[in-house]
Amino acid sequence: MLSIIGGTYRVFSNGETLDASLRGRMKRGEAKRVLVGDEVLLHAHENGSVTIEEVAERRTVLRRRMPGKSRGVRSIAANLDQVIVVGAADRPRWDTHLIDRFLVVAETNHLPAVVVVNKADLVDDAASLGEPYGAAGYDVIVTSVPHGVGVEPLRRKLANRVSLFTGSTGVGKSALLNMLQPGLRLRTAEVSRRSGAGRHTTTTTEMHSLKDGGFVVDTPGLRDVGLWGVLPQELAAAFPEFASQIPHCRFDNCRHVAEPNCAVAAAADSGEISRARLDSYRKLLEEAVQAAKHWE
Ligand SMILES: Nc1nc2c(ncn2[C@@H]2O[C@H](COP(=O)(O)OP(=O)(O)OP(=O)(O)O)[C@@H](O)[C@H]2O)c(=O)[nH]1
Ligand SMILES: [Mg+2]
Ligand SMILES: [Zn+2]
Repeated sequence: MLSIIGGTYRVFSNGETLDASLRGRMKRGEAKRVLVGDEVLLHAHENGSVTIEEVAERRTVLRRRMPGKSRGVRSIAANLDQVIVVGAADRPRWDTHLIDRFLVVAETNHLPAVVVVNKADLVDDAASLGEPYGAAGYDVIVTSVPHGVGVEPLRRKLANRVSLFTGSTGVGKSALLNMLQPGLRLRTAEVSRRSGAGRHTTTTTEMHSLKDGGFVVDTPGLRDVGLWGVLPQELAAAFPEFASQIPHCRFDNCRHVAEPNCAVAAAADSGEISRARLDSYRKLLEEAVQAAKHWE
């Protein structure tokens, strides 16, 4: 399933893109909702129309909280192999905490994540922005679309996999995909031309096939990444660099906030793990605790 726009289901079949509709029984909601990335069973009718008969079992599902106050959890895409979290070195300004939020969403969905530092041409030292993530164990790729930087590492990372691009609006997700495969001709727009909140250049979640094999999913930039659904006690596990420290905390139930002899805090003090990442964790923990209160 490549995209779902209105009632049109665009699918990829035998190297071709074609439009299908849902079979009646699926429309009535007896079967599960179809997601981008789903593998579906198609039926070609004599009149040339194609219907979706069935959705195959999913290997993975990326879910996240609905923006705003609503409590719904939304499924974004199925069968992903990895999430590419894109941030801009500038315009919009690099926001570590926001990157951490995207990474937590990937981690809690059990999907590997890659950090891309785009717009490297706009700052002196883009690589330093990615350092805490490299130290945490993530693959980091520094890119610049106008200078063609990072094309090969990104291409290698995407080949033969299903990857979803996420990150704030205007960081260059669509521009990066166009750089890799100009034939995609995805719409991009200058950040300065965007006015007010809620302006996104990419407005739907769409999957595209790559010439080298694999698929990429371009998504609308997110302004609000809620963590609703992440339990406070699950959060530390979403920060992979904490794992080797946690067994050394004095208390088994240490939350790494203000407990005495916390090994995670000590590692941040000594510079072994990033202070900004620990601060992010603490901010997100507070949020997860508040959200959990509302469910009770
Ligand atoms: N200087 C510079 N500009 C870039 C780079 N990558 C993208 N841009 C520009 O940044 C602007 C936003 O790029 P888009 O690709 O539309 O951003 P997006 O992340 O897809 O945004 P949404 O679709 O709204 O989520 C465009 O004007 C791009 O030309 C880069 O590496 N360097
Ligand atoms: Mg876009
Ligand atoms: Zn601790």
